[in-house]
Amino acid sequence: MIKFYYSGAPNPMKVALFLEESGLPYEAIPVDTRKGDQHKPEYLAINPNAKVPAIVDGDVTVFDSNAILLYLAEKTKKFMPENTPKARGELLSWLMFVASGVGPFSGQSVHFRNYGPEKIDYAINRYMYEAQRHFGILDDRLAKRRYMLGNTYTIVDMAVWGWARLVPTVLGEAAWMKFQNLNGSSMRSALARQLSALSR
Ligand SMILES: N[C@@H](CCC(=O)N[C@@H](CS)C(=O)NCC(=O)O)C(=O)O
Repeated sequence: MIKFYYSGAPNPMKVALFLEESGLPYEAIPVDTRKGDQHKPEYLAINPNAKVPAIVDGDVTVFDSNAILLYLAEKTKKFMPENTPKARGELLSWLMFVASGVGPFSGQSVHFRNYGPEKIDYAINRYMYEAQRHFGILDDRLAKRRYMLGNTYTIVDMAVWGWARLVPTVLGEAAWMKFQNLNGSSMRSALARQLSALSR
């Protein structure tokens, strides 16, 4: 059975959504990152980067949320777009955009706004500006499509949902008004709505 190392933070929640949507059997193993469990040698052997999520599937270990989504989607042949070079190009582009743009900039925006020991205007403004710009790109794309890659719900939507559900935390309560396509699309899955409600 797949071992899923998680916390309730955005990146692990993307993988939780996949596991629940796909019905794959898994064992959920909490990692208390507030206590520093991610730095213990036994967890570093699974993810040397000391972050959640990670999975262990038999003799296969995968860390980094979007890598895990891709691994699980390829394994189960679920939540993938059609098998054409064009669709694969889009899949990889948007998965990497969420992994390297939306996630890190949103995370830093939350950090500097809420957890930094001092309020540094330059850092707060830079990360908020970039996070907002990234969410705007997702919203524009969803203005013309039901899901990120067209008519089919895929792992890209799960990756987007992990962060989109936190738009009010990243950018303030009023921000959803600006990103109505994103809100509508990322909450289209019933499980996504349930998980969002649970983690509020
Ligand atoms: N690129 C990684 C980032 C993982 C990450 O930043 N995880 C956060 C939770 S969302 C974490 O483990 N934080 C604890 C820490 O930084 O010590 C991914 O997508 O999985």
